[in-house]
This record gives sequence, C-alpha cells and structure tokens, in this order.
Amino acid sequence: MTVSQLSVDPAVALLPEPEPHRLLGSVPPDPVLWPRLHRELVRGRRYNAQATALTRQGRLAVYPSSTGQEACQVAAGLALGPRDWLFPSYRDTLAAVVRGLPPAAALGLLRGDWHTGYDPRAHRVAPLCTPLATQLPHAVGLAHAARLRGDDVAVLGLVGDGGTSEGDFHEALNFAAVWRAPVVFLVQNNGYAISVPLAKQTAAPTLAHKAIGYGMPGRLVDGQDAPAVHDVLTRALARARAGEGPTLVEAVTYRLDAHTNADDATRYRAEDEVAAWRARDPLDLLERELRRAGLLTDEGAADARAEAERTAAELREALGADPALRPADLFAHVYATPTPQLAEQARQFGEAP
Ligand SMILES: Cc1ncc(C[n+]2csc(CCOP(=O)(O)OP(=O)(O)O)c2C)c(N)n1
Ligand SMILES: [Mg+2]
Repeated sequence: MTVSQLSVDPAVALLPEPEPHRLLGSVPPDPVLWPRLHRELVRGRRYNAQATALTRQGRLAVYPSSTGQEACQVAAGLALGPRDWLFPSYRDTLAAVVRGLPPAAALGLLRGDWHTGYDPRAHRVAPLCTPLATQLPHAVGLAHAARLRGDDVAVLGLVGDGGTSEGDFHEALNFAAVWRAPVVFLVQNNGYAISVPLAKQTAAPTLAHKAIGYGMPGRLVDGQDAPAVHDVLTRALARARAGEGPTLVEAVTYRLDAHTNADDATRYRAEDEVAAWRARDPLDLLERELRRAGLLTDEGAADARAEAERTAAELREALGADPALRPADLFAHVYATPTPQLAEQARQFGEAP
C-alpha cells in the first residue's frame, strides 16, 4: 500500500454531472408516484402558508418557510423506507410531515415547547435541528451504529447551503465516507444563508463537488423537479442500503419566502431574481406536466386542495388551543442538582426545584 493509494472504487464516478438531473418534460410521467408528489406539494404549500399565518397570530414563535423548496421536502419524505431515519433542520417540517409526522407535532419546537413535540423513535425522525449542520454527525452516528448491528436502515440528513461551511458538515462527511456509513446528505441550496448569497459562502464550482474530497459521489439535481429529486434520493438511499456508502446530493432550489417570518428579504435580494424563480415554481412545473399527460383533472386538483385545507384546519385547531404549561418544566432537566440560583428562582415561581 502506498500513501497515494485510494480506497475509492475507481469505477464509481464521484464528479457531479455538469447539468442538474431533470425528469420533468424528458421522461413519461409515472402514473402513481407523480400524482402523489403533486398532492403532497399542494398540501406542503398550504402548510407553509398556514404556519406563517400562525406566527402572525402569536400561536407559533417562528416559522422558517420552505415555500419554493417543497419539491425537495416532499421527495425527501417519500423517498425514505419505513425503517429509514430522517435528520431534519429547522426548515424541514414538511419533509417530516410527509414522512408521517402529525402536522401539528412537527411544529412543537417552533412553538417554543421545551421538547421537540414528538417521539423521534416512533416516527424515525430526529428532532428538528437549529444549530447548523449538527444533525449530520448524529445522522452518521445512527447510520454507522445501524450497520454495526446489522440493521437494514438508511439515513437521510438534510442541510442548507450555509450549513456546508460548518465544521460539523466536514466531520460528518469524512466519517461517513471512511466508515461507508449508509447515509445520504441532501443539501438544499436555496441560494442564501439568511442574507448571505452562495457566492459569498463558497468558491466551490458546485456544492456537490465537495463530495470528491471525501471520496463519495456528488450528485446535482434540479430542486424544482420533484420527480428528479425523488429519483436521485431513492437511488442514493438504495446504494447506502446495499453497503456502497454515502452520497452527497445538491438540489438547486430557491426560498421564495423570507428566511423566517422575522426577516425582510427585500433588503438583500432583487425582485427580478425572485420573479425568475417564481416562474420555476415546483408545484406549477409538476402540475403542468401532469395535466399535459392527462394525469390531473380539475376535479383531481380540487381534491388535492381540499385535502390541503383539512391539514391547514388541523393546524389551526391544534395550535389555537392554549398549551397547558407547567412553569416547573423550566427548571427540570437542566442540572442533576440545581444551582442555588435556580433553586431560588424556582421558589419564586412557587415551584419546588
Ligand atoms: C451553528 C450556527 N450558527 C449560526 C446560526 C444562525 N443561523 C440560523 S439560520 C442561518 C442560515 C443558514 O443558512 P442555510 O444553511 O443556507 O439554510 P437555510 O436557512 O437557507 O435553509 C444561520 C447563520 C445557527 N443556527 N447555528
Ligand atoms: Mg440556504
């Protein structure tokens, strides 16, 4: 063995394709999967609008909308098998809901609950993660542990373009590749990390190119093309399950809304840029294709909207109810033995520490 010897199979192409992978308009529609993707896109769009409205009513502390990115969200949720795990960031509530989380449960953290609002083990969805990229080493750890135990599990970790500059991203990808962990990393490159555009984030040709240095394949996909994202993720997850190691997928997409309800995006991006991406709305693109193929009628579209309204009503009802708060929870699970200051504060609340 020489120092220059690589452990990567030379037959595996690591370089991302020069153009993002696309399926819409280039292959015949799948009559089962594509309408399913469409229904979830309609529901996802409505979910984002409803959650944002709930922040204005003070029912939700903050909401990072994924409007414009729903193709990535929906494809991520549907590509996973029942035994697989999802490791989402704060923007990935839709992926978690599509995976099967009750719509209101996915908002627990964003409402300000001290716990995540759901049982991660029951749904195989890790808590939504706010510290950037820290979900990725956790995803790799779970994937590696599953492999050591002989469990047939693949893991999907979601991260943003800004998150790829974090140390945790590097550590996760390095460990994943060295261990050949059954994990897939999906970077939703939505062009911005709050107000920081991609050009100030990285000098890499694409974010998918980052895979090469770790010794895993990098795949580039059109993030507005739901069938294409689903296709790339399904293949990468199958590859992971087959013991062939991790994949880094970059989906090129756009956040049509502001970073959160607390952000004013007009301060850092131009109207015409937003308009150009609106013209590539993932929901419109898929809807047009389905109608052209005769796979979506006005009645079918109305059904999808009605289903989305039911989800929105469920959210309003669940978040409209005042939560039963216990002030003592503020002091629980902090220290095994409370500090004198915390004990004093708990007494002031009328709570035994
Ligand atoms: C470790 C860490 N540093 C900084 C922040 C503050 N922060 C929250 S969101 C964000 C931008 C992240 O951008 P990106 O990864 O592209 O994800 P997006 O919000 O676009 O989905 C930053 C810097 C944080 N949450 N965690
Ligand atoms: Mg971003």
